[in-house]
Amino acid sequence: MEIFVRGYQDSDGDGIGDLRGLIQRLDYLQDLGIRGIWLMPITASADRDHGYATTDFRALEPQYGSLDDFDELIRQAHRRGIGVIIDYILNHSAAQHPFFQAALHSESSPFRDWFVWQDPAPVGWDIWGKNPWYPAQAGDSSHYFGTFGPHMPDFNLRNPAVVDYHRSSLRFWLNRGLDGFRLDAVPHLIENDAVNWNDQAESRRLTKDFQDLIKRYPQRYTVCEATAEPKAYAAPEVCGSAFAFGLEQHILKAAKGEPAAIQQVANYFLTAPRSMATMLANHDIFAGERVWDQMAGDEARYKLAAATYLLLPGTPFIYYGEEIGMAGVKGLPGDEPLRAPMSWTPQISGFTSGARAFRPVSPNAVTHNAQAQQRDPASILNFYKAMLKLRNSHPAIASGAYEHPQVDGQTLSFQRRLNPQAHDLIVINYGDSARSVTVHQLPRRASLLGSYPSGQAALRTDAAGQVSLSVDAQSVRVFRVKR
Ligand SMILES: [Ca+2]
Ligand SMILES: [Ca+2]
Repeated sequence: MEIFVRGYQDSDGDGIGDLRGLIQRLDYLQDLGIRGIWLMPITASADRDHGYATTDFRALEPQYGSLDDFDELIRQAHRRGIGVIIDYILNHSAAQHPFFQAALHSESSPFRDWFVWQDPAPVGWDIWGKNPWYPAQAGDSSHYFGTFGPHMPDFNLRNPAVVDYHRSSLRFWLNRGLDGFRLDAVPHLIENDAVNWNDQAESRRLTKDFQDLIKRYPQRYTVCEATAEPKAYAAPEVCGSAFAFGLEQHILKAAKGEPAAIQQVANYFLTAPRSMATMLANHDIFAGERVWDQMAGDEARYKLAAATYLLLPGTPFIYYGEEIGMAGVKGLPGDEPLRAPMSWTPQISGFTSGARAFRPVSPNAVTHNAQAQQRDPASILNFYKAMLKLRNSHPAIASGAYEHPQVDGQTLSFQRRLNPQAHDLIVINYGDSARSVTVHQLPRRASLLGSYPSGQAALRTDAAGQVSLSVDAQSVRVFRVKR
């Protein structure tokens, strides 16, 4: 689960989520079936919100707690079988970072060459509609480079001292028992010129070097944000895993019954590595609104979207609150609608004992909160729990191959197989009427034992390895295949 610590659970009444609060919610995560959490930046930041404008790569955001709290979080998470990774921002610091301030105010500073300067600024640059070169002071001819804006100056990652600094910082957290990192914006590490700035070979090589460092520790994990070429970055030669940007839109459209999108979903893992990190949405608005808003509150289709990515290959990342159908907050700028306090209870009291939180609660907190959904067997939360239980108890669904996708109108079936003993068939009907399908390419005369929903009669494949079955409108069926 991807967690925004600021928005998860406040433990001391100041209205801001913190690590002690997160520790209090580990039982909830364990009960849901979560095996790993990704924390958006928890290091000290200038923005005091999302945390991507880092001011100290080896210190915690004071509002989130102390290093003792961090160590306790790791201990308590591991005790529950939950791994912890954190965001790490290699490409830039905050403009307020002491290293950049030193570089900005003195050309002879040892930190000057830690950032990227040109005097005068080069011409012809355009990154997402902006010139990324900013004057050191108003009117100066000396300019620094910032892919994401003047508040986040890019590091000079051709400087070995900068790379060494990041390597030491990564080790700092790994040595405390952290399980790995989500590496931010890695296609932007190194730029060559105004045309060749995105996803350069140098950036891929450097990403691989950082992956190697992290994986020299046992049982560690890396996942990269690489929007341009996710499949390439998921390869072991680059990051080892990367978010499957683009797939989420196919899944959400498939859940709405769009045949072309169902075919795109069916095809995706025929070429994508199984190490892809899948999702329906995240903390960035460029990846879409909260699922509740994208599905316009249609809970049946919401569940179909969830089932699709939780039963496909990949490492699924649930964005906190997604599992309870949390809506975005209306009327806030940028990404803020996506980053509200978690709706634990109908009122804000579930999040903080204080009078108010750092941001308004989700508009559907009264109906869609964790407390109410735990009691309702038909809730979105209990559906996520059932899907995660399948993942956690069926090794083929968790890590098996992806085989024989078959699209019949608005119905998708596929098989997941780890070995002859661990083999599952999944059938999803995205349409709004029941449908009978014949599934091909199964083992001959095999038994199909119903895993989801419970209480299904067993089926048997014929001498050609086929079986006919019916699937209710907007529903999911999962079977264990036994020879
Ligand atoms: Ca707090
Ligand atoms: Ca860069």
